[in-house]
Amino acid sequence: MMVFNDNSLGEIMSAFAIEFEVDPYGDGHINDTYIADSTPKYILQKINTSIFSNPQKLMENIEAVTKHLRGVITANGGNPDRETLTVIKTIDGKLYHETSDGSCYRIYKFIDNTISLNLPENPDQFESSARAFGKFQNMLADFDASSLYETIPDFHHTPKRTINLKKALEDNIAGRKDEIMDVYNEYIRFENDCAIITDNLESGAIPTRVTHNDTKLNNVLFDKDTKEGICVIDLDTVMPGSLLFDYGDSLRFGASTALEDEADLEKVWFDLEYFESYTKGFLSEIGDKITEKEIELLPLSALTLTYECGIRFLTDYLNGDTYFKIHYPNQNLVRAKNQLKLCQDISAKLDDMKKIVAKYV
Ligand code: ADP
Ligand code: GN1
Ligand code: MG
Repeated sequence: MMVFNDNSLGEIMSAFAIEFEVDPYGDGHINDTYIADSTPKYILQKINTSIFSNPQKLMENIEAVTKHLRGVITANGGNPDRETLTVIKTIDGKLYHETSDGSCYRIYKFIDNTISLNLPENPDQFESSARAFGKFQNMLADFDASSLYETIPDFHHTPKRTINLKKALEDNIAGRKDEIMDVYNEYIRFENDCAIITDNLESGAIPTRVTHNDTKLNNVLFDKDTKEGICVIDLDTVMPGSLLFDYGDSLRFGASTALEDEADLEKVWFDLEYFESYTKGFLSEIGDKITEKEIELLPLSALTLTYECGIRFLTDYLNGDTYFKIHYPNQNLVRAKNQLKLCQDISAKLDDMKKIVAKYV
């Protein structure tokens, strides 16, 4: 995490006319997140502009999406200040502030009395996160997908992710190719199966919807008292996509028995009890909006999103760790091996997963 330089901090505080002290916060892999300690508290984020190259359009997406969500939450008698993000504008009415060194900062209301988790503590809690993501999907069902700027084009285009991996292998920028060939070869066995969802989306066999696209457990906040998943955060990748992306990515992260960077692969398994809880919660919210073809592809989505994320970690390792934040030198390789183990286990359990899905549709 970059250490803050005092000049920028002063500049940011003047731009937003808020005084605070900052401390690094959370476990995100992309932006630099800080808790802005004041009364009330805020979240201050330095937007990763090497990934999100158009912060203005990114923030316009978030402003439009949260405005829509506030409307639905209010109409349903909920509390929009707790159930969605609130963007704080600068005193000039801007959605973020660009400091003189070219860094871009945004501020959200801090959603207090909540917890963020990297592994679910029990199946019920995971089911609650599924309801939160399912509800999020529902609330955006009538949001015009074509009005959204694509913050990361082809974000879940799995075959293009495979092409990127092959290119990284060929370029071998960091000289790590020889070390990863076994992992690469094991991944490539899943290449064809993991192209099926993209093919179906492109052919129109499954519908394009407005989706979150980054539904890992730490992107939902749980109320400390009720323990319910109350707020879906990290809206940078809300874009047109498939509900299978949201469902599959949550399972990748939360139905694993271990953290995403657990190095002891004996601890890494795909837990069918958690799979069942998530499926139950997600489908209870989505209801009959889901199509036959989407239902058929639910189990495969867990494999596909795990493969895709795993090969992204491997690609980043080959490219010299330029995308995901790392905390030690071979962390991306550890993550890639971890996700591969999970792919292998999911692949062996696809038939059992189908039977579980059938119980809830
Ligand atoms: P990244 O894109 O880097 O993953 P996130 O937007 O997910 O960044 O934020 C990182 C972490 O900060 C989250 O996982 C969550 O724990 C915390 N967080 C983010 N926004 C808020 C908020 N408005 N209120 C409380 N906690 C938040
Ligand atoms: C990143 O931003 P964060 O940490 O919630 C990444 C996701 C990956 C995830 C893996 C914009 O999510 O796509 O699945 O790491 N987000 C982006 O942990 O690339
Ligand atoms: Mg996040």
